[in-house]
Amino acid sequence: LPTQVIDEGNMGTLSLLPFLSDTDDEGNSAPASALSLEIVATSNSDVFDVYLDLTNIVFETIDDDVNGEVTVTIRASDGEQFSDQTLLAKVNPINDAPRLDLTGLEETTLKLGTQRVINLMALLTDVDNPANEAFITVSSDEQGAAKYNPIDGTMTLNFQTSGLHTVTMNTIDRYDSNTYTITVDVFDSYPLYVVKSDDGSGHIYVEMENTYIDQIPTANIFLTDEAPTFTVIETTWNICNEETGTCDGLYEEDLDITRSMVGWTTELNIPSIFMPDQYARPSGSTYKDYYQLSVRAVDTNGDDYKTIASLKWDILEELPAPADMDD
Ligand SMILES: [Ca+2]
Ligand SMILES: [Ca+2]
Ligand SMILES: [Ca+2]
Repeated sequence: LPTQVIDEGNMGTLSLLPFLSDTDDEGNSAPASALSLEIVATSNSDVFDVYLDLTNIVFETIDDDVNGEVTVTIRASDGEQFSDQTLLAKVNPINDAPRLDLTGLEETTLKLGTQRVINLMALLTDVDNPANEAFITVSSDEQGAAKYNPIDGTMTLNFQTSGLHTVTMNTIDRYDSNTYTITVDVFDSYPLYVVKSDDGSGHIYVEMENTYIDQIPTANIFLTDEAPTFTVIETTWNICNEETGTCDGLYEEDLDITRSMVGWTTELNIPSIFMPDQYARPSGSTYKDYYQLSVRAVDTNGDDYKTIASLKWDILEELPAPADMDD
């Protein structure tokens, strides 16, 4: 039986029929198809799955990377007598390009302008060459944001533009290469959540008073238990009107950080954008005014926080007459 050579990661089939012959007691040839076949021994089971399929013998490599060989003993029997033959099957080794295990890194976040070092060499394997013979190249959609150091096998990421970025890595041996990509979400600030009540959903909550027409509102601002320790909190207030569609007042205030435990109170008598040294609403809010707050903060680690959407208070109601007021 001829030695079988099967490509790594593949299967091979040999028809045994041409190699079978039988003679009856008188020496006349008998039909080989009447013989029964059986695998009586295999030298090892860690390279191929070997089985008979009618008069074919099938060799399937047990995985995509295994190399080696097996010797199989096949018995042909006519019911009275048998003969055994051995068959050798070998894997034809095929090179695999080096592989990177990027589990947990496929989608990652990184703060703008900060550095992240990833040891790629520690994540690299090559099933058929020493891993240290492999080499790696890296690139990113932002020029120069991903750099590979072949001396220590590390990749350094540092982006100067926020948003989603792609980093491409090629792992190369003498014969082949694999390409991998990861997505890096580069952010400039953490989201800062400012809410209207202390319901556990925000970093900051604001209780607003005097929100009737003709009143000047007062904002009471508090940090929640969820808030990081801020070193800077900058508030920006706008007053706008839904009817006119214009925002005509702007007030920016850096909160006194020493009051973080007790909170802050700000009367929203907001300077006019259009008339210098005047207030936007000298005699209080008008119908369909709205007050808008956005906040920027920095914590003790130097991380930036920013409100994603500004919080809004609408002025729609007249001050209730004393008789209508609840006690
Ligand atoms: Ca392979
Ligand atoms: Ca291989
Ligand atoms: Ca290889």
